Amino acid sequence: MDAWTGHDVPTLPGAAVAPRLFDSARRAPAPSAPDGVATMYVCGITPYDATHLGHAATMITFDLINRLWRDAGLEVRYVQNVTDIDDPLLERAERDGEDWIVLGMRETALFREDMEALRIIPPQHYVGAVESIPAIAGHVRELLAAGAAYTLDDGTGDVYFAVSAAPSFGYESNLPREQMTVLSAERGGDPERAGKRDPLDPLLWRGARDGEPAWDGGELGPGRPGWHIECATIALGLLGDTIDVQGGGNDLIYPHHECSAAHAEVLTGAAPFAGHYVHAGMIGLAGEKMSKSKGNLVFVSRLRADGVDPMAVRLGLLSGHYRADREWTDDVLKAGQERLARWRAAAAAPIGPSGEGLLAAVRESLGNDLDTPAVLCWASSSDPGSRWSVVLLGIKL
Ligand code: 5CA
Ligand code: ZN
Repeated sequence: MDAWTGHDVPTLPGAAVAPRLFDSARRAPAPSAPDGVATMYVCGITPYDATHLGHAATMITFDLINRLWRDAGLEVRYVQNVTDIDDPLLERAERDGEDWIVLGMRETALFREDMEALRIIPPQHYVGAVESIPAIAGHVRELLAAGAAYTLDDGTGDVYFAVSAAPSFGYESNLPREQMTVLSAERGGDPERAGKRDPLDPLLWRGARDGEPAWDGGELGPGRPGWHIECATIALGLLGDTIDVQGGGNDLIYPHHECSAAHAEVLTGAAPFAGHYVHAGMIGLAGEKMSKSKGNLVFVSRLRADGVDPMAVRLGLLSGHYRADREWTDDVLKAGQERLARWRAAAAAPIGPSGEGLLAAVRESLGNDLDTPAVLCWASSSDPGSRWSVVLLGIKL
């Protein structure tokens, strides 16, 4: 499917290096993207509701990585998915008496508008689960043929991945098994399901059910894809056997990124699937993670309709560190609006010699696991170098 429209990103003077990024697997920061090309796969939306500030914060985080890699002279290959078929989409469509395809298309269109307004550089490939079904089904058949997957014998046609087939399973999240079991139940898995070899085995292919959409799976029979194999397949098809960054919010550390990595590694034999597993913190409202299922959402489109400048939203979200779970409050927005106004007022001044020194300092901070709070402190209204810094931050004055 089509992504959104991009914009020119100016080249800045001087030299930069690729950022050090915290990797969930290593549990430490490490240099990213060692050679000329940098590859990134970011887990995008399940389009059953509008883009909220949590999605925006996560997309801004990976946009920053994209900008820093470009600033370091790397060619960036960036892929993002849309989970345009999954249980939550069908459930919401059913609740509202709406066609799931129409719902998904409408919310995806709104997401594109929001991304453009927030000045997120578009991915080269923006890919839906539905359009990837033939490739996904092919991978599921390969996993079955390799003995890394099995079909439940309860007549449903459901196919599961055997986590025992992935020798390093658990390396990405570093979680104890009990916690994996709890998270799996909370995040779309089914550890209690009878007939599985291991409670942690994730679904690869859901056999067709009455009233649910289904696609031809060849010898799998009709059905629809599981969630983790969707992302593994899209990334492998467009970026190769291994990637530099696998990204998303920290709600995806387990089971999603653990299982996608396990699928990819068993399919290709190359490990680790991602050089860095990078996770953005959860944006909350009044003490709770902002989520479509909880309904405690602040929508980007609502703020835009209310006349809020998307650059103030971007600055507000950048004022906290990307890895920190943090709250969105009226004060965060107000501070973003005030900072934007100060920067705009200062932008009229010419860039003097001090500008290059500031740019080097900003690069160093952002290169240190995206330390945006430090940068926002320095890029003060009075320093003309802030005009270069804002390019790196993706702010348009
Ligand atoms: N389609 C899947 C990923 S393959 C999905 O998680 N969709 S989502 O719509 O729930 O989330 C889209 C992206 O936003 C994911 O990277 C997710 O981790 C991130 N995200 C969701 N809620 C929040 C939040 N409250 N704060 C920060 N990021 C969030
Ligand atoms: Zn994903």
